[in-house]
Amino acid sequence: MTENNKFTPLADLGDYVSYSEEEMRVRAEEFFDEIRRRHTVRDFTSEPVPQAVIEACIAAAGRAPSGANHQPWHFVLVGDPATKFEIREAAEIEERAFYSGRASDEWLEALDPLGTGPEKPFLEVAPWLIVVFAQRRGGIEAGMDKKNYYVNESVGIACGFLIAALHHAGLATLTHTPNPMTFLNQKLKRPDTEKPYLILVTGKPTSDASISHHALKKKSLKEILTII
Ligand code: IYR
Repeated sequence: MTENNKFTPLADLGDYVSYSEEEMRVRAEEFFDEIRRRHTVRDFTSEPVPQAVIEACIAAAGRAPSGANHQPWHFVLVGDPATKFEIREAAEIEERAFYSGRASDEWLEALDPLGTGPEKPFLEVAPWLIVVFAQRRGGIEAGMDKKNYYVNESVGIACGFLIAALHHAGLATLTHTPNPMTFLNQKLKRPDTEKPYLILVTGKPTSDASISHHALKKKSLKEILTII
């Protein structure tokens, strides 16, 4: 332990691993090669996936940085078929309204190349749904009731970790956001201070799972990067 100038005890960064330049380059490129194979999938098999695998991935998500380290997230892991069915039913009610009038023409036009629609069979078929909640209030310890900061950013980063971890474990994911999705608070008994953030559907893709060409179009590094 060392001390900073306000005498707050600091822990040593004992688990840092330093790599040579060559190792860094290789690791960065290997990670890119792995993550470039990540695709959003809508066709899942019902093949069971061990709960321990998903738990390890959620543990990784829980190591994301967050505002004031309040970790303003809660994950509800749903494998129970009856609950998955109920979520599908409730989501499809909202999605039908969305696709048949609630969404603007511009929004529907943007979705057209993805080929999405109000039917959400994957909510029932995939072995696991990870429902992510964002906590407006909380604190560094469970059960606290302090204001949380940068909640959307923090939960978004945690979801990024989660998607990368699931992909690394060999699972496909779908980031699904029924609109609105407040029904999830009631169905999953989460308090009003938590906002449903997304449903992450995960499992194995079917052997004929496909993705649209639109989804495969990724901006080049040149397009997304400015170096000064
Ligand atoms: N929530 C709807 C619509 C939808 C919206 C966006 I933005 C997408 O990238 C994909 C779908 C649905 O899940 O179908």
